[in-house]
Amino acid sequence: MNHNFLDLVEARMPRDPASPLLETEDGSTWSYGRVMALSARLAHALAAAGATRGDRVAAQVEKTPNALALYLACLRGGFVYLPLNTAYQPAEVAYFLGDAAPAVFVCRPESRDALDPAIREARIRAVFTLDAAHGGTLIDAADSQPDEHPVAQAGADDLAVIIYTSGTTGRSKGAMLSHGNLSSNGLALVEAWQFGATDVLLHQLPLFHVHGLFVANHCVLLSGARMLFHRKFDAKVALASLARATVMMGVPTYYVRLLAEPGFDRAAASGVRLFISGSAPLLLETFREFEDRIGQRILERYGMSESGMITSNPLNGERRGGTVGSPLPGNEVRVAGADDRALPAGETGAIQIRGANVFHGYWRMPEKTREEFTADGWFRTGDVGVFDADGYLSIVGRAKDLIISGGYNVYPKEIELELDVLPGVVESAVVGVPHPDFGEAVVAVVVLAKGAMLDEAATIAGLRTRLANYKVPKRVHVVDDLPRNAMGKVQKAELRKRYGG
Ligand code: MCA
Ligand code: AMP
Repeated sequence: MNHNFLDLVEARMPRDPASPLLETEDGSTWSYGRVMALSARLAHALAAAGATRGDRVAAQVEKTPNALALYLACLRGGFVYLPLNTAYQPAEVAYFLGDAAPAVFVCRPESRDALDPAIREARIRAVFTLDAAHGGTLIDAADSQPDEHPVAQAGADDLAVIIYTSGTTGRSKGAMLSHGNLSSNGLALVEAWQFGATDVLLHQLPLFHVHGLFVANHCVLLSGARMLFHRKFDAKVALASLARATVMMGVPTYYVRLLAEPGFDRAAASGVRLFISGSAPLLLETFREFEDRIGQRILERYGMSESGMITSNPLNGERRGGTVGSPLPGNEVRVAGADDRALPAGETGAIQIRGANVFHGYWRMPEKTREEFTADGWFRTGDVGVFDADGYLSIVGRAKDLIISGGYNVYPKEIELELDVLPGVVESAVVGVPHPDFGEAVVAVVVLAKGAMLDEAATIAGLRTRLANYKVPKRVHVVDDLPRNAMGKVQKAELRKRYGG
């Protein structure tokens, strides 16, 4: 049996290859057959460039049907897909290329020159471009290739994708996801949310993280459904598109922005059977306002790059605001105490998970991987939660020092390391403060050497050249001292309180 995730997709795809898979904002339709044929040509092109089974293929490209086909091409060829956020700056990309050592790198034509030093340093064999329209050297290379390519044989544990997630130390870790991980989670979601061939998903999420790449695409691909495949989220475009959609997925910011549109009302949403939120906490006030205005409850679910989706509120039962529902099929969740044993309902503890969806460790970090699993094989999510008596899980905090801004994760350490090397900076602390649009916003607090000065705007502008835009602090405050507890540890809660306004 072939456990390649694409084999499962092909087995469940509509029989008629002319069936539509996606429609872009300019109204052009791409059938399942067209995307699959393109993925075959791309798989040939990647192989011709020297990629072999298990080689990484890294991509930092705009969201286009070609980019989706590139992901499928990697599955088809047995290559390991490594998607990169388009907001990453060259210094960040250099780390990923160096760490993952891909055989092939695909980038935007406009960033090719700026990435050249990183590409050389990582000694990448083949570099292609993919543009925001329908071209690029990768498409040129694929044009003359055959429309068919077998789906590479894969075991359930064989590596399919590496998703980098930032870490507490400031060093990103590559989460290794197997074909079995993708299949089990995709099927669980199709079942839980009852995706079917008549569904039309409004897909406005980026294509380089688990939410947009897996959760959204896999629900569609495994059910023969189709999607309105938009380059990015835009509340007005979303509002205008809802009349043609049956399901929408987004991070909480999408729903906050939709609710800010006066035209967003029951009539506008009447054709949509399901609104799904995840990647960050959905505020209870957003959940309630949405229900009051639209007459439907947003379905909130919870997941991680390391595991795909973990829990979900029910499609048919009661969706409870402030909770992320109960474990998805095939997925075990426990709330554990300091001794890694399950606590009873009502008690708060560490959320730990086990199941076919859980990843196979961090790329080339066996030590780190070991630390994140308990002795009895459960993965430590770093989230803190509590089950209620009915089995609904609420996430009440994070053991990890993490900020989630607009659905993107930011680890303060990474920003602090950048601030600490600036001239005149003695030390820094980065915290997340409440933000009406992004949920949380990144704010920095720095201590300067005697007599040193700091120009806030120039500091922020400098950081923009080193860090992805969503990681750049919205404000940089200068203080005489950082508040510390008796152990000498910086009191971040105090800083959040002080700068939260
Ligand atoms: C953009 N900006 C941000 C963010 N995004 N600032 C803080 N946090 C953000 N997330 C800033 C830019 O730096 C810029 O600042 C200004 O906003 C406008 O940039 P633009 O790109 O035009 O913004 P936007 O298009 O309005 O984007 C906001 C967004 C986007 C639509 C909320 O961030 C987004 O699509 N987020 C989704 C993230 C996501 O897919 N997460 C899933 C991760 P300036 O004007 O100063 O230059 S997967 C995951 O977490 C797990 C597995 C799960 O459970 O799903
Ligand atoms: P990532 O590292 O991008 O995979 O993000 C995973 C983290 O996002 C989780 O560990 C949670 O902290 C957070 N997360 C995802 N979904 C939710 C949710 N519905 N509510 C609260 N936090 C969430």
